[in-house]
Amino acid sequence: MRLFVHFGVNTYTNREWGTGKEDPRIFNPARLDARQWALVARETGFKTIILTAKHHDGFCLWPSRYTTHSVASGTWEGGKGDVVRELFEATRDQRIRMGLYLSPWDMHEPVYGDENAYNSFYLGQLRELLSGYGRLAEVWFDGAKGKDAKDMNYDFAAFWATVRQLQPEAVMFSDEGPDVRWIGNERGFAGETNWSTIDRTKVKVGKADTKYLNSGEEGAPDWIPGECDTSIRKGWFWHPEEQPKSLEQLVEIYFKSVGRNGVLLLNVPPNTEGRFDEHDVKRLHEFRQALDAIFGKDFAGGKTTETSAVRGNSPEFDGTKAVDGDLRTYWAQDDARTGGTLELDLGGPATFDVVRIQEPVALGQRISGYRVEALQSGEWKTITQGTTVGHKKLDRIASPVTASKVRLVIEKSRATPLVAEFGLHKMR
Ligand code: FUL
Repeated sequence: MRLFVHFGVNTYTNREWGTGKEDPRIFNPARLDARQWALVARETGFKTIILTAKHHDGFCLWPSRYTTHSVASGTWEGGKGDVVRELFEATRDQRIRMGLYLSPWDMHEPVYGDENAYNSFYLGQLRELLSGYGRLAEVWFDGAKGKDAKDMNYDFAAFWATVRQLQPEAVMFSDEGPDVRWIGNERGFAGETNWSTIDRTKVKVGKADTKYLNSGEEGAPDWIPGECDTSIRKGWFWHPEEQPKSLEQLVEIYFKSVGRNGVLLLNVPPNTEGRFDEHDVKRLHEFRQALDAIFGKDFAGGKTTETSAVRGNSPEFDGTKAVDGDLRTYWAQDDARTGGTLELDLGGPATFDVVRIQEPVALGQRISGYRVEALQSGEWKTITQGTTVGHKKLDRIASPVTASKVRLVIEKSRATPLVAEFGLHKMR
């Protein structure tokens, strides 16, 4: 899970999109505390924070040499402040990672619309951010552009090459990747079927087919997993009248993002003081506790397994590898088999309502059809079924199931199926 932070002049004008004409002096967080953001992120299980260094209005949260439209022209910290630097230091202290969002659309910059001039302006800002601070985990390229914005092409090839050169470990997000793709909506919901592969030539930043992005494409050539961005509140920026989503809504988002082979990028907006709102912080802790309560106990862990076959009859690949809590090991069969069964003896009746399946995706995403059955009154009954699995698939079962034998039946797979983990949990 990653945390998104939308912060800037919109926080002070109570808008979602600015105008580019804001006075930099309105940005004045009296108690800005990036350490609070980083602490909350770490305590509630987020591994990376991605900050809007510049949103569409063009106001820069760092003192860019390429424009005066930044914190350097404001009154906050006498024009000497730098939110990007503060967050870098705070994330380093909390041992989490940092990402940046630099909006290509810029309503303030006068050269916007002049392709050569604006692309080199943007590259200048990008270089400042990539080389002036520290290591980045992710760089976020937003595809949004207002209807009245001047028509111009962004030089994404140059932007991406610059990131690769200066921050080779950072993943890049946009509608088409090149590393992580948009999931196609801002609710944080991946498709029920969600392949980590797409065909990049079919996607154009800002003009993407959102349905295509939502499910990916089976067998497509580019490995570009989906990232599910959504906000803890209705808006991306902080608005005094908004409240955080309920715990139930956050859990729903988790199951439909992380639980559908996606990465969750949850936005938490700092308020005008520059701090996370206490209601949001409380909700994030409740969210963490709810996830710990569900996944802290696994009824399948270490249980006895029986499988349709084992690769080369080797203990390295037997069924126990799917219930050992280790994502690096997996149950496998010989290459000719594209289906198979993993049966679990729970050693007595257990009651559960969540099924977790995980593929070792470093070896590709393979499974395209499965069902899970429970032995009830001597009969195998289907309790859930689905298509893709990927890194993690979580299925909720409407009413809890009590059984002592459960089996995963893989019906279809692009190559011999591999199962890194199979888990059973209880949420209600
Ligand atoms: C969109 C933007 O227009 C929103 O303001 C927000 O930044 C969201 C994450 O991406 O494209």
